[in-house]
Amino acid sequence: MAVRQSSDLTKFKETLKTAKNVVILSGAGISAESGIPTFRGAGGFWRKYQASSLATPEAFKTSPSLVWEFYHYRREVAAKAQPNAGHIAIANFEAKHADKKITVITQNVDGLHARAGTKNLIELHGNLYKTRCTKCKEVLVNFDSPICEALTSRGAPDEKVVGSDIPVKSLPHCKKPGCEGLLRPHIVWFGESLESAVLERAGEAMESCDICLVVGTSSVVYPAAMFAPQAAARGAVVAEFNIETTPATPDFQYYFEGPCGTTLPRALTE
Ligand code: BJW
Ligand code: ZN
Repeated sequence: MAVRQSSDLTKFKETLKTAKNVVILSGAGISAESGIPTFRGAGGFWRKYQASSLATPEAFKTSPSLVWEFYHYRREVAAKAQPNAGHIAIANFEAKHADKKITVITQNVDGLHARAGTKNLIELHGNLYKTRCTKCKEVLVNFDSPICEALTSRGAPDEKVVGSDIPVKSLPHCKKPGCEGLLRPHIVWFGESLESAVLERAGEAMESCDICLVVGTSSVVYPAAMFAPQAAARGAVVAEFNIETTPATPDFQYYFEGPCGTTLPRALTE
């Protein structure tokens, strides 16, 4: 049900001041000002492929080489990027308000919230710098650049580059003795379930928050897309920060239009 909407920052800040339990739910838009392309819209292509078509188990099965090139490229881009004023405003807000329970739930896999200093962080869709063995399922942190020799100078985003021919044996493999399974990015692809422990933590935070800031997400990918509308429906104050409205905007009490590198520092500092 659509609610009467406000962009009254002073009133929002008064409510935030008295809140005890705050959730910040972020999406690709928060990292846009760090130079990381969003998923939907003009930047959401790598070569001729829509990013979301490569983020699938089917794409990895068909061509692990192509999918690893795509993720190698994204690992390199994110490693060079810096957290921006939006990430930093959130981290500073958490550091300054020990009296509140503050949880950041991000759909992003770029690691920029953690690099900005956010401590209580839930990464819903995984992380570019974690791998999972397709055989023994071991998850490991991996910041190697490149992640394997064969990916050196690969991953160019230019749409003139076609195909990908790295033999599977030269892609990243598990180092556990006796396993040697093919590694994949520890990322939740379309059609895959989110990790149950992660989903549970996020659910608890969403159910107990009295205020939720929804930052830079198109609110179209489930289950994350239903978190904030559900919180709003049970009476939590929800404020959206985005450069444009989304399908969820009518559900929320506040909408703050503009780049969140500008709007978040205003909202989160006294
Ligand atoms: C700015 C800005 C600035 C720009 N300042 N703002 C129920 C109903 C219908 C479908 C489903 C359903 N349940 C499950 C599904 C299927 C599917 C789904 O949701 N599909 C939809 C597309 C319809 N979901 C799943 O498959 C999930 N799994 C699951 O639920 O398992 C059980 C199940 C499976 C199948 C059927 C039923 C049940 C898994 C989802 C995993 C998502 N993975 C990805 C890829 C991660 C890998 C990677 O990064 O490579 O996660 S998809 C991609 O979208 C990525 C993102 O985290 C996610 C969300 O995107 P986000 O962050 O919102 O980015 P954008 O680009 O969409 O939006 C950016 C926003 O920023 C825009 O609004 C801009 O305006 C804004 N912006 N600059 C402020 N400066
Ligand atoms: Zn293994």
